[in-house]
Amino acid sequence: MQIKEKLTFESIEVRSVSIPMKRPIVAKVGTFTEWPFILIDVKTREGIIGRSYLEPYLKDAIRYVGPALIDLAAKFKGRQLAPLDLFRDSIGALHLLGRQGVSMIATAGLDMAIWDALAKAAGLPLAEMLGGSVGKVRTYNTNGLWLLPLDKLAKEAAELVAEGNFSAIKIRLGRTALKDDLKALELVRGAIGTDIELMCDFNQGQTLQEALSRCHALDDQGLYWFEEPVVYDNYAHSAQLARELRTPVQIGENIYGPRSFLDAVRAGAADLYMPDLMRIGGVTGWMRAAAIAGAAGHPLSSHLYPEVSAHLLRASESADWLEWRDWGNPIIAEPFEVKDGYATVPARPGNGIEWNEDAVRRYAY
Ligand code: SMN
Ligand code: MG
Repeated sequence: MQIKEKLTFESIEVRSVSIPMKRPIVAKVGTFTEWPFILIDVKTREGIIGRSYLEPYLKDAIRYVGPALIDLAAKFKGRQLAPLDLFRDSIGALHLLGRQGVSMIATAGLDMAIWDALAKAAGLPLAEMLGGSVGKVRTYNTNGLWLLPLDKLAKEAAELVAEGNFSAIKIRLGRTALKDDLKALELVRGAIGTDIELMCDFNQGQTLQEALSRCHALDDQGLYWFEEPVVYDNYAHSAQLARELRTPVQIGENIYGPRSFLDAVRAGAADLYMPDLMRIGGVTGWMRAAAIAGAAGHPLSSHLYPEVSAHLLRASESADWLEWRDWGNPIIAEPFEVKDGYATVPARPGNGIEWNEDAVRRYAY
C-alpha cells in the first residue's frame, strides 16, 4: 500500500442532527430525550472526504461550535492535511479563548475527520494507520439504567445484557437515599446474576463528604468501577477516593486535552481512565493520553464515540473497555457489529463512518 499524494485541506461541511432516544438519559448531568450530533465532512483538494462527528449533549451547541469549525477550515484551506500540525495550529488559533471547552471540541472534531481522510488515502483502517490492527474490542452496554424508578431496572438490565450478549453493563447511581442505590443494585443483580460485570456512574453528583460515605457503603457490592464520584476537575478529592476505596475509581470523560490528562494522572486522581474523544482532542489527543496512561500503568477505556474509540483502543497500550452506545446508529451507514460482548473494528479504510444521508435529512436540526 502506498500513499500516492499528499492531501490538501479544501473545505468543511458542518451539519447537525438530533436523534430521539429509545431510552432517554436521566442522569445527574441532565435529562435528554434526544441526542444531538454535529457532523463534520472535511473535503480535500484530491477528492477524499474525511468524516467525524461530535456529541455536544446540547442541541444548540452547533450555534457556537459550528462557527469555530468554519473559521478553522477557512484558515487551513490549502494546507497539507497533517493532523499533528493542524492540531497545534487549531489550538494555537483559539487558545486566547482558552485551551479547553469549544476550542478543544472544534479542534477534536477537525482532527478526527483529518485522520479519517489520511487513513482513507492510505487505504488503511484507522487502527492500522496508527500501527495497530483491526479486530475485536471488549465492550460494555451503557444504553440504559439511568436514574429510573426502581421498578423499571430489572427488566431493562436483562434487556441490556441480551441485546448484544454483553458480559458487562453500566448503571447510574447516586440516588438521594443509600437504601435506594442498594435496592437498585439488588434488583439489577437479581436480573443479570453475578457473572455479568456491573460498572456504576455517579456523574459527579456528590460532594467529597457524600462520596466518601456513599462509596464506602457500596465498596463491598462487587462493582467493577466507581465512575466520577465527584466533580470531574477536583483531582485532589478524586485521588482521596481512589486511595481509600477498594473498588477502582474511573474518571476521564470530562478531561480536556492530554495536558489535563497528565495533571490527573500525576495527582493520582483515579485508577482507571476513560477519555472522551471530543474533549481529549480527537485522535491526536487520544494517542497522547494513551501514551501517558500506558506508561503510568492505567487501564484505558472509552466514553461515547464507539466507532473511532474502537480503532483507538486497538492502538492503545493499556486498552480496557469500549463504552457501547447505539444512539448514533441511525445516521451511520454501516454501524459497527457488536456481538457476544465484543465490537468489531471493520477492515474498511478510514474510521468506518459514512453517513446514512436519508437519516441525516430526517433528523436534521
Ligand atoms: C453519560 C454519557 C452521556 C450522557 C450522560 C451521561 C455517562 C457515561 O457519563 O459515562 O456514559
Ligand atoms: Mg460517565
